[in-house]
Amino acid sequence: VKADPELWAKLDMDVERFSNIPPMLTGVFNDVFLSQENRPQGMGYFDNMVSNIFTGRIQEMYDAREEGRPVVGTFCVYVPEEIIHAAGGVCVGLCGGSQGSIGDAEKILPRNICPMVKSAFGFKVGRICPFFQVVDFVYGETTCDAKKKTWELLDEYVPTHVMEIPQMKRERDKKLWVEEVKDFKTAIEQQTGKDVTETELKQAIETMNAKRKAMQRLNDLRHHDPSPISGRDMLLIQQIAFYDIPERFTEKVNELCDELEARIKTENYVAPKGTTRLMVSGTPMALPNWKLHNIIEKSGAVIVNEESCIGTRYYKDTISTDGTNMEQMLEKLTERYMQIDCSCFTPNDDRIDQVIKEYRESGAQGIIDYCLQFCHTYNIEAVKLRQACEKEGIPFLAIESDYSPEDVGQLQTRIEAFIEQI
Ligand code: BJ8
Repeated sequence: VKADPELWAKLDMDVERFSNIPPMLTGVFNDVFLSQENRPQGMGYFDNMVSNIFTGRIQEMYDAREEGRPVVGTFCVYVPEEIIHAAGGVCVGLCGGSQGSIGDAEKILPRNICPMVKSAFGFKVGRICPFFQVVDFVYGETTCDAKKKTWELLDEYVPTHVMEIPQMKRERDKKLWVEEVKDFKTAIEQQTGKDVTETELKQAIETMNAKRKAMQRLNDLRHHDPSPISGRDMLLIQQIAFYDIPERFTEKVNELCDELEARIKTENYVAPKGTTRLMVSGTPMALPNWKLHNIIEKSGAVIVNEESCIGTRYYKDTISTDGTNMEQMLEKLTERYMQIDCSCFTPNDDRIDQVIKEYRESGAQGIIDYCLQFCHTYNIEAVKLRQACEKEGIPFLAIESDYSPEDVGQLQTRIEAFIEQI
């Protein structure tokens, strides 16, 4: 992982402190990813994206900002990135997946809240994330309590807008949602000083549809038994989806898909036939949170699906381009976003059905439900998920964890026992 202290200084970062991060990340990356055998060649591009995460990619975003293109940070897949792209802007996911910034956050925030929220907030407070430093503003949402209350505090450090996401999906909620999408568009337009045109939005929708379709294609290919790609590599690609240029990313994912098709033909797999296939569901895993995948795959199983926002929730739905005028397009766009089944909604039974559907499609032999510590909505929803799995005879393990290394040994024991029992 490369360093560029000059660029970081321009972004008003705590350069001295941040300089420790690239070598640390390199060590973890080598252990989790480069230690794997027989990785697809196409992973080279994604490895490179990690190597340039704090340099080349930041420079591209910095240049975009200098050109007057909006650079917007988000924390949730409910914020419609199509609109940012339509305005020529850059959308970057800012969720935090690192233990390193939790201490900064805990100086201000209560300790007993979700590590993802703490990690993201800590990155900004400590000025130790170049992505946070390069954005013009951030756009939060009212999904869970931890996030929506943190935005009030975050606004003291970086301009923070908030999109109201309803908690139900009735007709009246849809009306509110469309209005919120329009406000979001206005905020982006105010930043650029010009209106987004219908042609620009249509083009952006097509660009993002192509990206989501490439991800669907990739996920379908990994469902092959035996799997041609590891769960760790899939996780990495899905994380990079939140900070790469969409067109370039789509091209590289499709190239990788071509390679995986060829690998399947020549029976060149990452895990031998008979390897236990597991699916992960639940809360997202923001970069560089590789903890669970690393434990599962080092315990001898292969992960074949993620029902997660770093996973299928991000790309399972595309937007119909039937609409011709702005009003229709924004409505279709909202309808697509309403199909994401986050546990912040009630009722949310569609998600339970979706998990079972993905379990069947992926050829998994068990589900590990992952819940970040103190995430009440996913934690409580795991009860229903467990009931559904029991009814269907699906092996199910619920795990609650944070980013600290303390519970690794204990998790390993539980996961090994789970794999054994399958
Ligand atoms: S659509 S999953 S990205 S809200 S894990 S911060 S919910 S306490 S991340 Fe999410 Fe949007 Fe839903 Fe997806 Fe809160 Fe839970 Fe933490 Fe969470």
